[in-house]
Formats: sequence, structure tokens, C-alpha cells
Amino acid sequence: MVSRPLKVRALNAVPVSVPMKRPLGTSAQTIRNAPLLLVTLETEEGVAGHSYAFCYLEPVARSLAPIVAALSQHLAGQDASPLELSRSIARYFKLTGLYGPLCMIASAIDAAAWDVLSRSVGLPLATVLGGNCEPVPAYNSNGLGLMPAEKAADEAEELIADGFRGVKLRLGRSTFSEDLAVVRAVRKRIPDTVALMVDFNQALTFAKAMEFCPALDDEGVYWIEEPIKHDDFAHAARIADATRTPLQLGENFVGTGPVLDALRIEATDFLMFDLDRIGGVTGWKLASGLALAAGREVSTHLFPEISAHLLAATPTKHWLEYVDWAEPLLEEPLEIRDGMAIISSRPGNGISWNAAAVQAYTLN
Ligand code: SMN
Ligand code: MG
Repeated sequence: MVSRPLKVRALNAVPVSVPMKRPLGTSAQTIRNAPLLLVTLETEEGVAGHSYAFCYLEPVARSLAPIVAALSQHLAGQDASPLELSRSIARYFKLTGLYGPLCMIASAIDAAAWDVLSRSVGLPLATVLGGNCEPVPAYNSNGLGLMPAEKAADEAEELIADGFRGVKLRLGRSTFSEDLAVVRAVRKRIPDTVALMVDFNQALTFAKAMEFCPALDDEGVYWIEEPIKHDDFAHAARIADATRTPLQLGENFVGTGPVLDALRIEATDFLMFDLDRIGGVTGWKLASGLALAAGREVSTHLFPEISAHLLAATPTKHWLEYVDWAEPLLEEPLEIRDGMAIISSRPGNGISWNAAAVQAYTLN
């Protein structure tokens, strides 16, 4: 029986790049490899916690490893409790600010500390957070980048073949009529019972969003994600007002401040949090409390393995975003059965790295 927080021995970070089975062509750029930073928190007592950062760009993944090494020296010997660690990390980065990639590693360390905690008491993270281990609904967010209409419809069919009840289509082509043609082709090809989310990845100006978002209202779209610049909440509120289809924002919220700001002016109908931007598991707990208070559904962004546990403990849980990008590295991949993510009863957050695969994909 563990009676006090374990002590940090060291942090390890390994930058890897994993080829994606289906490239992700967004309105911002096309991603073909998933550049991840694999973070391990080792304790004096021998329990190790795992998590990862999705770094978007390989040079970012590479650049973060030495920063984690410096943090390792700074944190060695301290309690591995998430609160203590977050205080120390906030102090360490006080002058740089805890944004962008630095926020990603701080959050990944927090998630690893919660993994240590869960493993040390022999329970799944979802249980430690007070949730249950019931399956959570997942949509298949692999692929469906900017591609021609019939190709997108073919891909959508493939993506739901295993029973997924939702897919996400990226939008933001040079003309709206091209986007609309793809939405219609995909919607026609998949059953009515399958939710079709769309994501503009911030491609539109306010004026265009005021025209295009309401124009999607009768097209069978489940939510419209990030139509405009992610932090332009005043305009997002006006778009949400003008559009019957729910607006979805949140993957770019850094910490709980933007959650409060967005809720205060009703900038969005639905919320989605990104584990590594919202502030790790600790940030997620705080943000999901705000969502509950405001009566807003919460979905996850990336990190499906850990996010499944978070969703299971989220009072207003909605959809898990499923991507298979980390799967080749995992000892035990997240199981999806009949469109539902199964939360494993193994202790921890679902991450155990396969050492040979990690070595094969390590960035040198
Ligand atoms: C996304 C995810 C990861 C990389 C680029 C874009 C996207 C999403 O916004 O919501 O899945
Ligand atoms: Mg998105």
C-alpha cells in the first residue's frame, strides 16, 4: 500500500516520428508523419508513468527532448504529485511563459504523474479520477483530409467499416462550393446514423464563416469545428448565433482561462479539450468542471488512449476523437468495439511503449 507521493528519479523524453496510414490534409498543412515526444516519469520507488506530446512538426519534437532533460534535473527528488510538479514547472517557466510546446511538455509530465499515481494504486486512470470504465463513443478522425469528393466518400466508407458511428471531414478548400460538394458526397455515402463532423482548422474569415456555416445547416453536419481563428471568441459567438449546426471549439485552448472566456460570451455550443494544451489531466479536471457548470458537452482532441480515461470521468462526456497514430508504438492499443472505445482495466492511463517499436521510430 502506498502511503505518500512517490519521488521523481528522472524524466525521459524520446522524439519519434511514426508514418500515418492516412495522411491528414488540413487547410493549414498536410501531415504525413506523427511527430511525438514520448515522456516517461521514473520514480525512486520503481513505478514509471508514461504519456506523450503530439508535436505537429518533427523539429519541435526534437527540440523538446533537451528541455525535458533540463526539467529532469530540476525535478529530481521532488514528490511526483501532479500538484507539486505543476507548481515547480510553472516556477521554472515563469519568465518564458507556459505556452505552445512548453505547455505541451508540462501537460505531458502532468499526465505521466497521474499515470504513476494510477499504477501505484493499481487502478485505471478513469477509476482514480472518479469515473467508470464504461465504453465511450468514438468517431474515426483518421484521414478525410482535403481530397476530391468521390475519394473522400470512399475513404469515409472505409473509416466506418469497423463500426465507428462518426467521422470527421476537413474543410477549407479554396471555394466553398468545393467543400459543399465533398460534404454532400460523403453524407450520401454513409448511413444517416453516422455523425459527420467537419473541421475548418481556422480557415475562414468572419465574413466567410457567417456565409458558409449557416449554409451547412441542412447538410446533415453534426458539428462545425474551428471555422475562424481559434481565439476570436467574439466573432465565434456571432457565428454560433447565426448557425443551427452546433459549433465546436477548444483544441487550441491553453489552460482553463480560454474555457472561461469562451463560455462567458457563448462562443461555442460544444467543447473539445486537448490533453497537452488544457494542462494535462489536472487541467482537464478543472476544464470539465467549467463545462459542467455551463452545461456544455465535452469531447476529446487526439491522445485517444489517455483521453478515453478522461472522457469516462467527464460529467458531460460526448465523443472521443480516435486516431491510430501512436498505435504502432503501443504494447496494447486502444480497443474499439462497435464504435465504442473500451477502457482497459489495466492500472494506469493505457500507455505502455513497445521498446523495439520506439527504437525503430526514434528521430536521430
Ligand atoms: C487536427 C489534429 C491534428 C493535427 C492537425 C489537425 C484537427 C483535429 O484539428 O481536430 O483532429
Ligand atoms: Mg480540429
